[in-house]
Amino acid sequence: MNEKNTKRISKFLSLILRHQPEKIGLTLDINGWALLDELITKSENNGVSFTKDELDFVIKTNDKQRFSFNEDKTKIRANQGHSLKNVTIVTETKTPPPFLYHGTVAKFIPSIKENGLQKMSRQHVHLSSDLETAKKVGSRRGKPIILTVQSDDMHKKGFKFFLSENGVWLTSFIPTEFIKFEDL
Ligand code: HQG
Repeated sequence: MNEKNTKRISKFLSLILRHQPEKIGLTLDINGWALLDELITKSENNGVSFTKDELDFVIKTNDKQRFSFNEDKTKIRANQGHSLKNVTIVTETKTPPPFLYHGTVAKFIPSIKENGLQKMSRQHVHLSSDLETAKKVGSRRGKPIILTVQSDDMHKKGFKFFLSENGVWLTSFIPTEFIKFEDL
């Protein structure tokens, strides 16, 4: 399969498994799982065709490991990034490193200063443990600005952190006092 096709399927899976399964008449269970055979059939009925092997390839080579299969490979789900309200990807709470990073752009800074980092349309605020990833995330919207979050202080005050299967740190809300704005 060529790169263009892989990307097309990956984008389609993001849409269906994170945001709009109803678009193809698919139902996810409470933990975000879709039945593989049902996904393949319903995608095909809606003009997006791929075989099990092709899906396997897309999942394995996905740059951010966005999706997982269950053990016997009968089900598939997105690891994080959902906007669906009735889906919870259960991951254990974890002690975060002292600092975590969030990449954003200048136009959001005044609002973030005032309101803190909010999950917006997703289920969590997304953070990374390395600067490079945060830079990439911010670059999706323009010139990236990296915010440093005092995750250790937050954790000590009782805020919960989760680590998704593909290494994204997640939390519900970051109050402004835990964000370093010095140079902004
Ligand atoms: C901003 C992609 C104004 C926030 C990426 C961000 C990531 C505020 C945007 C993953 C705000 C939300 C997540 C406030 C936050 N006022 N703006 N109070 N609080 N924001 O896409 O973190 O390719 O929902 O800074 O690579 O950009 O989908 O979150 O700019 O890993 O796998 O509101 O999505 O991964 O945007 O990206 P998003 P994000 P995938």
